[in-house]
Amino acid sequence: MKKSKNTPNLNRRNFLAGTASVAGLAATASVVPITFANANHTDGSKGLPDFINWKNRDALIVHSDKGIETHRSAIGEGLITPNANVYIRNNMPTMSDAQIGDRNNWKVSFEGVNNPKSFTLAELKAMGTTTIATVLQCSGNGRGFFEHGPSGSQWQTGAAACVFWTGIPVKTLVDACGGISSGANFMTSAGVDHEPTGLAPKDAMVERSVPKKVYEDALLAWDMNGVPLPNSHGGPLRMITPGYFGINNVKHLGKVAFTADESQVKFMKSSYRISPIGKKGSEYPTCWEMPVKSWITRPTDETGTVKAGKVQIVGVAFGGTRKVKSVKVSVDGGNKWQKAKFIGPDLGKFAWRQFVLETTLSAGTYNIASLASNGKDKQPELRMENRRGYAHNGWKDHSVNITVA
Ligand SMILES: Nc1nc2c(c(=O)[nH]1)N[C@H]1C(S)=C(S)[C@@H](COP(=O)(O)O)O[C@H]1N2
Ligand SMILES: [Mo]
Repeated sequence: MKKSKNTPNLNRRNFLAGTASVAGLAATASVVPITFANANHTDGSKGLPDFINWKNRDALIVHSDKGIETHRSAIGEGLITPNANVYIRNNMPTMSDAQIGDRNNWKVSFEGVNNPKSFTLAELKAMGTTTIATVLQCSGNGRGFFEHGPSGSQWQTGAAACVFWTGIPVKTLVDACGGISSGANFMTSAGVDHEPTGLAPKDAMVERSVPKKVYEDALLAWDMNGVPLPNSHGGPLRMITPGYFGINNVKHLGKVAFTADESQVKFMKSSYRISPIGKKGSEYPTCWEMPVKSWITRPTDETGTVKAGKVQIVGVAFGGTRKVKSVKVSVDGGNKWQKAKFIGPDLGKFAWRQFVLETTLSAGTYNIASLASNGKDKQPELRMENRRGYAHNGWKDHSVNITVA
């Protein structure tokens, strides 16, 4: 069911689209040009960009220097995605150590509260710490399955990860600031990664508004899976909006404001709008809540022929803003469905869960699909067609074709 099986990193149209906007950025003097390390990867494709040369190249598909996804099979058998395998999506270049400076002196300001304040990272760390697991997923995850060729990275399943974040609840900070000002409807978070580019904030600032209520679950995170948040994932501090698409999880966080209106920057107003093909505009819904979704991680068409006999079919499933309730698996393209069991620990409603169906397969070819429900909604069969290929949770496109011999 894949449109571009095993070839996304060779997709020339996408490669050019990716580099074109970086070239645009490079025109401004202060941007450090991005270089690629180990350019001759074993499969002939691009190596890792230098700013993430610590990542596990074999686990990743490099679409561009701004879009790197995890192979379907590299999600692995652990529930948590190892940092070295976690996808990267940059609208703005990752900030360098020099641009960040002393991490403990990093500042985040709180506005739209009764007593506006600014906190350093050192102060935040002294105010309280908690850890939550969430699914971080790009709005465009699954874009590679759309037939109309939406622009952007041709993600398959791997612009997603399940991560432990450690930091301070936004609620604690709201309390420390005397509560939210009256008239606020949104929590608006702003990154500062546009500053070194010198581009106009309106066009380049990653500022995102989410409904105010999100603050009750949100976290300002400084650790990712137990280590200081890497620069590439928004270090030293990022916003975590559980259940909401990746773009709302603002990296290099400089400001949190409770606002009456949505931000007017490009990344809020015009980008990330879910509009019909051929249409665009700020009147269309933005990428906020993630819908329920699942996909198979083993066996996959990346791992070759499967031996006939007893086979485990394994995958991940998450419910978006609600807890995932159940998963069904089909080995015949969705004609018959069998209930899968959840395996491993339950890390809370914003994490994904692993599921397994143990079955017997004789020689032949199979189309394997998974269908998750969160008790309120279940995955649709087909994708919701939209211009930029956002929010794909249709089960059919996410199925895998395997050969059993
Ligand atoms: N400041 C800032 N925040 C950002 C971005 C960015 O470019 N700059 N990219 C967003 C997008 S589109 C996604 S999907 C996630 C990706 O997070 P990751 O690179 O840590 O996987 O961060 C979001 N937050
Ligand atoms: Mo994204």
